[in-house]
Amino acid sequence: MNEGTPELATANETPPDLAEERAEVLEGLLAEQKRISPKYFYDERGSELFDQICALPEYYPTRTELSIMDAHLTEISKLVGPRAAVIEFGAGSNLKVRQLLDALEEPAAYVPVEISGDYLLKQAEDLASDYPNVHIQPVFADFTQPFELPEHPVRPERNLVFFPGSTIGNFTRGEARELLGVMRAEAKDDGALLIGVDLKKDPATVQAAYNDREGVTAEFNLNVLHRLNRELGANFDVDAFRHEAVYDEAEGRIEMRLVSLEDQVVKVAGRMISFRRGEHIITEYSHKYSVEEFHALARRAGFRPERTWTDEHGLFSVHYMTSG
Ligand code: AVI
Repeated sequence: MNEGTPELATANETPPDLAEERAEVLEGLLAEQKRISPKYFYDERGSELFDQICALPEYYPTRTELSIMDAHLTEISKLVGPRAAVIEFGAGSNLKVRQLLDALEEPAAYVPVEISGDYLLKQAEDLASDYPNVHIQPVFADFTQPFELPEHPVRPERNLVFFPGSTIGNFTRGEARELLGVMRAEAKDDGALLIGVDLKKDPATVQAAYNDREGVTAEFNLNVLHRLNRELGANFDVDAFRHEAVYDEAEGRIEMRLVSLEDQVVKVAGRMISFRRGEHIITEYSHKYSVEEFHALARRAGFRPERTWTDEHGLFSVHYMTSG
């Protein structure tokens, strides 16, 4: 069914340009509490480092989610039914979607939605050769905003939105509620959602997952400064910052920071930004939920929780919800 290279859908085709990136980064760095969006982590090096994080002994989410999925694939496949279109928000690891496509009954289509075109195309090409009967059609779009879904040669019986990895945790609770609303709209009335969500647990386990002994997470966090140096002509002295990740129990979230080791002034896109020693930039939140909290959030977006699976240690959860 796939003939050669998958083509990008025409919906929302404009890539975010450098001017937008410059404006967004400057706005964050000029704010009272300095911040850089976690989306800037994922340049080529950042994506490599993230893959390494996923394999770290302290970083439990990836392997726990894979094992939960693995244990319940037969049930998931029965719940979803035949000829579904899988719409993945973000083009994550192919491993997870392969696991799902292998289990589903005659999946009709796979639509990864991601803002960055190159990575998306590469992933789609790899999958297209292995799944000749699945219509693989990437969409190049910002998935936090409604986007148009492509048509498929075989009419899918339902849409299954797939959002693994607890990426939902990187959004504030308000943003997560809005994003679930976009998912509900893309799932349509007879659709479903399969989503991985990291659970609240003892703070030491969470803290360790973001402060690994090898220092990979630290390198991942600091790498964003190298990216700004390269793309926005900034002059961050990367050695003059250190990684910090703290678990805020009241908020139920990890806060990743870059802490300035000295008083310093940095030039970013032509603006001078001053840092006091000890001042930090927030680079990421990673929210953790209880099962009940997540159900309540999803219900407000119009989903009905049908099944929730967790591992035996209560580290991670996978939810299947319908949009009826
Ligand atoms: C992508 N996201 C779900 C990861 C997380 O755990 O919040 C990103 C990450 N940041 C540090 N380690 C991993």
